[in-house]
Amino acid sequence: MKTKIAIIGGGPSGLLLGQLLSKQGISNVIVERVAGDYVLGRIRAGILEQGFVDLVREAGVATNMDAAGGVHDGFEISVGDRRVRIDLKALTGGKTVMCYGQLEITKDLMDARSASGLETYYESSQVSLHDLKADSPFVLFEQGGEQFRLECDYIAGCDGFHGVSRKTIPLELRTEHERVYPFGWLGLLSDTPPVSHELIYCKTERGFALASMRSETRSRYYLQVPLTDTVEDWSDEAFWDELKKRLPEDIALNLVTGPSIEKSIAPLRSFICEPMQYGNLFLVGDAAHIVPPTGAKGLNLAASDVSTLYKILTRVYKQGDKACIHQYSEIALRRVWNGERFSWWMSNMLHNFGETNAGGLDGDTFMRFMESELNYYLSSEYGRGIIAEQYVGLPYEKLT
Ligand code: RFL
Ligand code: PHB
Repeated sequence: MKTKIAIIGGGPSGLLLGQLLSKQGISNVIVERVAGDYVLGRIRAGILEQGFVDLVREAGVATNMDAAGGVHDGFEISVGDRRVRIDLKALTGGKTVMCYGQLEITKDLMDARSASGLETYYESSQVSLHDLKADSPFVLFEQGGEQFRLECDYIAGCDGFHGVSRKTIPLELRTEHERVYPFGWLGLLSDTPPVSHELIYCKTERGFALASMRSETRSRYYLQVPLTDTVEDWSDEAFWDELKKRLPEDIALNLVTGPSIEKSIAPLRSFICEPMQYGNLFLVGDAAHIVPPTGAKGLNLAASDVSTLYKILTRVYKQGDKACIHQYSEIALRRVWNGERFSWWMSNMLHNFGETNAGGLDGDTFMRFMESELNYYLSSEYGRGIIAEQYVGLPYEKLT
């Protein structure tokens, strides 16, 4: 088998890249470890930056998103009894974010891919990448008891944090930066109307909580929980009771509860692998970097990687300029570090770190610094503007 671009991983990064490349007539094949339905079982992101939305439109897959997605002009941060609105639109000169689930966007991309008859090898095992520094790298994998060899010009490693692509780069040639947080997020999805029409990020002594949504009839809530907790420790009733205690009092009165459709715990991690390329392999999205979800940046950083790689590969094939591939890692990493910093900063300010050692300080001192930091930024229009500018997403960088 031969294609121009082998894409490892059929999550949102791989599917979006594949769709964009196909629109330019650049052939690609996706090799995915699990079944399509399994990919669609992952309830994750909900907030899309304008850059992501524009990219989905460019890929020609925006019909459902434009019909069902909710445009959000702002969100709230609550600290104890105080509620502060971050007016994204006013503070950024008109920019907003789109509330549309990762599951939905993934399904739209999958449907578009199968409608175009593009090849995807689901349930592939033993995936391995070879000859990455040569002109003709190749991918070996097994599917349905058959062995495949996929020859290509370039490989896009879109296979998430646990994938094989990053690990194929020799250890001595990559640097990994990591911060593992001493807590996780317990998420609950329910067919209940959202408690508020905008997202509310809540900082409380009991820990962080987030009120989010997927539609006018579907809510998504999160609670900060200790890493030792399991989903089994949390009945729906216990979740709702705890959420009520962390939401602002007047908001909690409006909370409509109901049975959960999904409940899961995600550990929080900041992680960056540098560089994001090796020979003809490019790392994209969670394969190269992870952020804690507090800034809603994970999928959005994946989208900016996709955009950069798509522009590079389009130039390679349309203008015959192979030299531009060397720009990928540098351009991608500049935006990644900004998103990482924002997510780390928001996570530090909004969570309760308890007695855990944070940044070399004792728990109480760290907490007081972070309370002061949050208060400082929330108390001025200038400070709120700094939060807003990053939340809607910094601009995508152009190729040189
Ligand atoms: P994914 O989604 O992990 O997909 C990788 C795919 O690769 C496959 N794979 C392999 N395929 C072939 N061979 C192998 N050896 C393979 N190993 C793995 C996997 O099966 C999978 O299908 O990575 P991708 O595409 O880069 O997408 C990244 C996003 O999923 C992630 O950044 C976001 O979900 C993060 N995130 C959020 N991002 C936002 O921008 N806004 C948000 O509001 C937001 N909220 C969240 C989030 C992530 C969360 N969790 C659970 C970590 C909320 C949560 C709770
Ligand atoms: C979500 O709706 O899943 C969501 C929204 C905002 C975040 C994280 C997750 O910061």
